[in-house]
Amino acid sequence: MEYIDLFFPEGFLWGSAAAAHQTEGGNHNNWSEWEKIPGKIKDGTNADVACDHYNRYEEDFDLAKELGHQVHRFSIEWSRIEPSFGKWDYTQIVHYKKVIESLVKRGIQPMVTLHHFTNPVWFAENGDWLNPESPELFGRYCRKIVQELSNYDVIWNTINEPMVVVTIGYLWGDFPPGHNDFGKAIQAAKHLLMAHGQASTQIREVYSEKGLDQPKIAPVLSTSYIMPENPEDPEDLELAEYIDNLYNHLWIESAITGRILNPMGDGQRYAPLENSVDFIGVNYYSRMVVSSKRDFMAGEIAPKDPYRVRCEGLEWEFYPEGYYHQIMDYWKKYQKPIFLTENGIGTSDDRIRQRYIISHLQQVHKAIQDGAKVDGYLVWSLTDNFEWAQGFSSHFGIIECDFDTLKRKPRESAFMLRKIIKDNGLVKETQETYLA
Ligand code: IFM
Repeated sequence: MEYIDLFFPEGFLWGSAAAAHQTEGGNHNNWSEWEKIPGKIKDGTNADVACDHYNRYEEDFDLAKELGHQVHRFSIEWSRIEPSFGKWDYTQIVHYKKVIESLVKRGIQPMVTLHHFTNPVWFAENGDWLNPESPELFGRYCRKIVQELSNYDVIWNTINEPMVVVTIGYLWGDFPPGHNDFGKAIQAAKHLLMAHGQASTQIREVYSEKGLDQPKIAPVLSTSYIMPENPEDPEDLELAEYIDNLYNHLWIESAITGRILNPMGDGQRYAPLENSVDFIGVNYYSRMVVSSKRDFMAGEIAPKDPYRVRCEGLEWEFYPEGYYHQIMDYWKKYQKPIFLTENGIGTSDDRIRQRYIISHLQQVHKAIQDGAKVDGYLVWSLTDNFEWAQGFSSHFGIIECDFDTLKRKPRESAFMLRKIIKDNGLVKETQETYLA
């Protein structure tokens, strides 16, 4: 195979992403409660300690800096900030200020996610995302955070992967609150959409009250290339189109148009959504094959291609072609800049991760060549961490974390990424070395 140098646009940002509950340890929220229920976490573990990132963030950011990262995405844990309704914990706010300062000091741009799957226990006990007041409750927390943190140069992510919260938590029942109900799933999707609107409105208001320049705001989507199992079967084609719209587009189209679209609503305007999306955060891992002969709503997915490598535990196929497709699809439909906020694979075989990252970046490069405006790429994740229902059995880190000793050790993929960042692209030699 003959490779050519593939350079990325000047100013393209590179780094990694992580989330509070998966790394920090010491959280008390709806997930820590869920983890206590036997059978919910595949390997029976919990995130009580996780990577102890709460106490070791300086060490982790030293590594990120050594590895050349320019941006780091992390989340603020709502349950720490507001452990009971209306009660703000200022020591935790100070903690996150220090986290941001620690990134800034190292020349790393903070990208802050306001919601990454977890909720305070009091919020969950009050109906979680089914509570009609949930968007405003989330908005109040966002206002508090932004009042405290707006003096820093932060890129804001409102909600991480709303459709994952909805699908796995309200339709398939494998994440809290564990419902299996399409009506509830749609209701939760609507409230998460409104919560995104509330968050961005609070951010805009606080910055303008303080006379600050408006920051960049984005929701973060989990996207999957939805394919029909039998492309010759009109029913499979129709189902693929339906799921693609429901999973990949309904939510973001509503956020961008400011209208709560069917089936979440009847297209009515929701003012807080106006001007709520400066760019789209896109997380891509794999494709999803659907068939009219299987019950997607009950979580039945078509069998995997036996020749494709899979992600540990999650079984997602190594499918880089879908990355190009999804980036182009979002770019063509919405014409908003895209930031690739997560991409990676859970594996203990780092050679697979190296091939995964390079093959996916080749697709990103192709999309940029074909006109998509893509501003950055973040690998998931900086370190191995608590992979939700998989526990610690899926290793996504470019840095290995030994969960007995909590020692960190960069994998070869971390050094490979450092070279990619330094070159601002995939030079011929990098591709030859890591795709060999
Ligand atoms: O670990 C998760 C992350 O929290 C959200 N996006 C997908 C990752 C891998 O499953």
